[in-house]
Amino acid sequence: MSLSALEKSILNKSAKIAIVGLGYVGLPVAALLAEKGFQVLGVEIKANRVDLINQGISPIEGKEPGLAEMIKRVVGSGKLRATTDFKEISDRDMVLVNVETPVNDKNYPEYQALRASVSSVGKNIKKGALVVIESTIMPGTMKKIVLPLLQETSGMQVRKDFYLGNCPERVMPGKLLSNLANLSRVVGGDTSETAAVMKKFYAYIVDADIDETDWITAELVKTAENAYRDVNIAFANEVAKICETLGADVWRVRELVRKSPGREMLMPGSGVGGHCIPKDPWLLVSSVRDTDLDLELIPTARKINTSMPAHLMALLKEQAGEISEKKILLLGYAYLEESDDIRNSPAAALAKLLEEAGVQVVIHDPFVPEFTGDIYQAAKDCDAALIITGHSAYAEMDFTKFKECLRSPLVIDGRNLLDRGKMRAAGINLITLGDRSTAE
Ligand code: SAJ
Repeated sequence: MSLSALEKSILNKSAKIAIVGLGYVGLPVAALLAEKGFQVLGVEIKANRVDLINQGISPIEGKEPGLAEMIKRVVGSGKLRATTDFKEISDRDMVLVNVETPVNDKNYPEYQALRASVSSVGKNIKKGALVVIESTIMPGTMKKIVLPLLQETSGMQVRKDFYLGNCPERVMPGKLLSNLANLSRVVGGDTSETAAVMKKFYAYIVDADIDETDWITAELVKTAENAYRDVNIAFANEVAKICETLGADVWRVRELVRKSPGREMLMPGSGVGGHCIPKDPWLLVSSVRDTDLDLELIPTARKINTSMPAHLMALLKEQAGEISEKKILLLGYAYLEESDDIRNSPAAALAKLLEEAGVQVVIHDPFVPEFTGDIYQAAKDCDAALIITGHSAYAEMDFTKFKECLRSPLVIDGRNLLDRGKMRAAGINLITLGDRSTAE
């Protein structure tokens, strides 16, 4: 199919779509496209996810407004079907790839999933198909890895036999559908014509700007925007440490700094988790790893943010003294409030540090299946509780009852979640990250 024929099939919605990877990104994209009337095939290696989706059930836990209902609707109407068989993409006009792109322990991209899925796509795509990589990738990946792999496995040539684009996603757990619809997208094409066709396609599901560009720019935008966020969180964390040292309240400082134009100071916290922010800065840094360009700020920001769980442990030790043999409750295991997503959870890092120090760690999280349960029961006989994730359930506790359950009334708040007055009224010694003024 020529690019103009593909464009026509997009405009009349006869284009058949495949989404490779039905995770936090792929599944909402598949559902949205099916909802818009496209015939969508989801290709997923996890058979249990495929089964759930084909029953119209969303495998994504946590609060995702509208997603479960949409999946039920589009599977019921036959617009969305899932499979584990890559061969089924042979009749697809467009193939979007949404697989994980983690970094390894050397903070370099680990492309096992990307290589495997791109190879399977190459082996099965039809002539004239448009392949779009939506995964977040190290700048340079499209040209150096995806293109050669696709051409090698398909035996076809880009531009002549198939088209290739990069369109990074900007979703966030808890706002998957709304972010997809309301946040602008960058479409990087192998040619400007391909980018123009991608723009027409994404216009069906994106109500915001769709900016046409090339591969390297699209790759840089995505990784730079998340490195930007990581650096700014690190700044807030470092100012929090300064405030603790000087006996100030970083939350009051932040409130007043933000009154100065263009100073949108972010929030200090117990750590930076998730599948984007801890990883994407390293994808950006890795893009120049084999050059003589030495980077300092972005890697240092990662170091500061990764230090926050240990910082919370230091605050605990300051208050509780010797902590080995103690029993400590971590409130929140998900990396983000009101979410069940535990990827790169700061609580996991802190639990490891505490256990290495001989502490008995108890974990509670209202959204993470293995850690749900009664908060007060979890607090029983604990020597302290640490707020790691800002789940609203923790702000709504009966603090008097909570205090009665604790062996000693010490709470370290890593998310500035708890009301200082209420905690004091309940007789709890509250230590808020970055605020020395709450120390008793
Ligand atoms: N965090 C802080 N302080 C802050 C903000 C966040 O410590 O001021 C922590 C959070 O607790 C969390 C981590 O950082 O552990 C990441 O939080 P996030 O709000 O950045 O949430 P993410 O990881 O879901 O970020 C995603 C990103 N979107 C994509 O990569 C597509 C990010 O670019 C968005 O800014 C963010 O969603 C959003 O706010 O939508």
